Amino acid sequence: MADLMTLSRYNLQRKRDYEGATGDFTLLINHLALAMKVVSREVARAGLLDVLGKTGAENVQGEQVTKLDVLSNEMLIEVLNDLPMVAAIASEEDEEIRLTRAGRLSGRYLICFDPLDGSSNIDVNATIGTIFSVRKRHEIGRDATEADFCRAGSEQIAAGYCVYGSSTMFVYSTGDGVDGFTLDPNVGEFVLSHPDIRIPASATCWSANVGNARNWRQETHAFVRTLGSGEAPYAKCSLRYIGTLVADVHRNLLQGGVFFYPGDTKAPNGKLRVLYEAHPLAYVVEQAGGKASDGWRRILDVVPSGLHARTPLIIGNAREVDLYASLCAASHG
Ligand code: FBP
Repeated sequence: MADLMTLSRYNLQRKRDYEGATGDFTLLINHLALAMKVVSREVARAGLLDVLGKTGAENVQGEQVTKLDVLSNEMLIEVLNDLPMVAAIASEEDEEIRLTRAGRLSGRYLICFDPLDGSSNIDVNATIGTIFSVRKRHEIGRDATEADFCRAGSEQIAAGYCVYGSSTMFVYSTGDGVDGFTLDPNVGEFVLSHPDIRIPASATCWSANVGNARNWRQETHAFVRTLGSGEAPYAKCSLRYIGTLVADVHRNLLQGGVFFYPGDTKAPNGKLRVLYEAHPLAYVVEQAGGKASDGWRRILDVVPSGLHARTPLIIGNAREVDLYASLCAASHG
């Protein structure tokens, strides 16, 4: 039994470390994990259920909505709606924030999530995921507003993700290191499998959609030339791109690497969303010893201009993120 360190046991143990802890946060994380277990179950059976393909509707991002996007969005909202410590929710799939049923006025926490990341990979059985972040409200006793969410990433008090791949893994941080838990389907529990994740010193791979190269600016071309040069320290640095942000970042976190979706001549702000993708993953990667930038600023210092603001994202090993930033500075002076 001793080796069965489940996520809930782990949180209870950690709760003891925090003086004055009420248990609210532990309950919140356990419920987020519950929602992701259910999403994992549906993803694993997707081919057998009528959940593949698109709904025909378009979301606030201007993207075709998939049936699994809707299902996972509803699952997370359903679970969070009844938690008295959660005041409001912001989802990548929803135009506006949602005030919760149970914690609308008294709730201290604000939750952002990308219910299903990697929608282009859903129907082809490639790894997809869910990304989340937790913030504390500065003021309770009133309805939360969009402005409560549009704040710097450094204000997050926890963030993480779940990858639905060959196994389902829940990886998160509360600002004191990063831990990974693998879902044991026999027990139905996330079990600690990757304690204290640290990004390895060297980048063994780089991840980008090279199909966008025609729109890339000179700093990105210079970056790719360096990573692909075969010269030390990139003698063995390969291109690896799953096309699911959370899966590419997860691989790089475990094996060392850098992911980038830069701004380019066609999309100066890139593609990825600040609140649901960049902020939470930057929080986790920094806690694991890596870095995240938009080429100029630390992603955690970025204050989004709106709920669905996008940002260029360079994330992974610190040396490579710094290299990209220096190339930006050099080419734009
Ligand atoms: P969503 O699937 O949540 O919309 O996320 C965007 C995303 O799919 C990322 O997961 C991924 O890194 C990127 O877009 C892939 O974009 P592209 O198809 O342009 O390479």
